[in-house]
Amino acid sequence: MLSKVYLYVNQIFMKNILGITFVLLFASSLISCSKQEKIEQKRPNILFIMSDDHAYQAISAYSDKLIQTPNIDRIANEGLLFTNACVTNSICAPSRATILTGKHTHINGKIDNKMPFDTTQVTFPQLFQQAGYETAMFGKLHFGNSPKGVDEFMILPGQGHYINPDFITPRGDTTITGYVTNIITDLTISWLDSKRNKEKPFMMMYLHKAPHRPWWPSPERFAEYSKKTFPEPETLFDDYTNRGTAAKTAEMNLYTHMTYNHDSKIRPETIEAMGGVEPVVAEMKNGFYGPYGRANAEQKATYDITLDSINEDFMNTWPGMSMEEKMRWKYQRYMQDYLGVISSVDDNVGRVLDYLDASGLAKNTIVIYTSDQGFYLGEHGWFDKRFIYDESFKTPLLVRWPNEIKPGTTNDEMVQNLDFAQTFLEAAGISAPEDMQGESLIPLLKGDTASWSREAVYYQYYEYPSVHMVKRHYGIVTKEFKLVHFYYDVDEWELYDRLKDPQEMNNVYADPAYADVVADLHVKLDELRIQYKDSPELDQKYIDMYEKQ
Ligand code: SGN
Ligand code: CA
Repeated sequence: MLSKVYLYVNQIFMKNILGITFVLLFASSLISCSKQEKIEQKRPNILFIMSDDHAYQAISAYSDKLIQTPNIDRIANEGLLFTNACVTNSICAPSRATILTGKHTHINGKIDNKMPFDTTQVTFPQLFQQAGYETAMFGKLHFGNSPKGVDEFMILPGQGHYINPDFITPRGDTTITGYVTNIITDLTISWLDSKRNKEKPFMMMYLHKAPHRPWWPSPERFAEYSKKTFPEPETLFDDYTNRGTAAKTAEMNLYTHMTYNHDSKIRPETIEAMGGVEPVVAEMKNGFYGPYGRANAEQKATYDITLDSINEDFMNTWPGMSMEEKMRWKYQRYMQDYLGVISSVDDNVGRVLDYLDASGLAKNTIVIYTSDQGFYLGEHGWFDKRFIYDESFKTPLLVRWPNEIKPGTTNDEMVQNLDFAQTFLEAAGISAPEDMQGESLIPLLKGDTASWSREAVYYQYYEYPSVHMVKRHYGIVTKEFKLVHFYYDVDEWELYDRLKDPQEMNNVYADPAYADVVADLHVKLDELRIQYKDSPELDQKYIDMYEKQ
């Protein structure tokens, strides 16, 4: 009996001990879990949204002359709008290499769209991954190599396609039926919602193909925007007087270089039936049927209604048009498609912002919206980019970070895509490698403009001779002036007074009134080249490499 009592007491005791231990263990795990959560909560998520060739002129937070982009604007309304953000090299893959490495082109070596990216270099997603972030990339990278430092990716090969795009994934290649901007967004939301490890903070790169040439809107936007008329830029009929050889010889004029098939969506059969049209532009092989040919019969039918009406109108009105009217027609067709493409980007950015709100992620997520560079929307009669001139040199940059950025702030400091990596790393509390060349924008985001001392930025463009024939050049840009050296097959300097001549119509390099400015900027440009470790030897090295490609 006694032994039974003993056993009973012993059992109760053991149960209690176990129970207490369990309760203690559970409580301590709760405490450490909430501690862990707090630590994780302090580390913000990063949602980096970048589109391809999105001109700031086509974001209503910057200018509402052309289009309303209420969703993209939300990021600035609830955060900060940088009005003087720019790139180090206004072309796609080099801009992306600078963003990923935090280094100028001449250091990371990705001088053009063709040369391979040296994947042994450290890129900022790798640092996020090592620091315990969950990382992903969806959309256009434009490197051809698999991205490093991302736990999940689905990227477009090269430039990618608007209709039924192909994707490179860690599981092999795949094709998804539909419109590229919607699809990249679906992939993004689905990863955020159900595929990522929710115990970790995330760093996600949501990279649109849009609005890259050839501008194919969704069928709905194509129909809607083809009926709109847009205001022309003041410099649409620029004849490039008072500029150098580079502006005069670039091949990106709407009238002379924009193609009918590839760009304006005139079917080759239409032109044939008309017996050819002037001006004769070098049409791209498969310019129209390349993109259109990807659509299935059902999709083609939705495009055909609008295509028929554009082609019919062209046949009827073209023969009677003057040169100026032809230029104007091309500009309108260009804007209808470019802006139609952007309206889908805006809708889809709205979908992602709504998802962040609905999921509760918004409050601890830094949202960045930018483009790989700016773009000409008919200014100087141009499309495309590449030049250090403002429309392609500047890039949109909008940042939202709840509780850190005061809503509705604007900032006009000269910040660059070079600064992104260090900014994101600092926000996440990850130390940046010493050899990154940018500066963290965190002080500016937090409203501490006093500690920002940068007065000038450095720029260099290399891809020449190539499509659009924009000559090699490098330069220094301050808020007041821009000094540029075009080299290789010319040796010309240009100076623009950014305050007096914001449209950059007058090269005042040789104007005696600017002699002091020129002398001062030459010294500063030399200093910048030394600071960023660029040199005439490197210029030559990259010419040699380019010529050997
Ligand atoms: C393509 C475009 C060009 C554009 C380059 C580079 N033609 O060649 O107009 O300048 O890409 O663009 S198209 O066949 O796509 O219409 S970048 O954004 O990738 O640098
Ligand atoms: Ca681009």
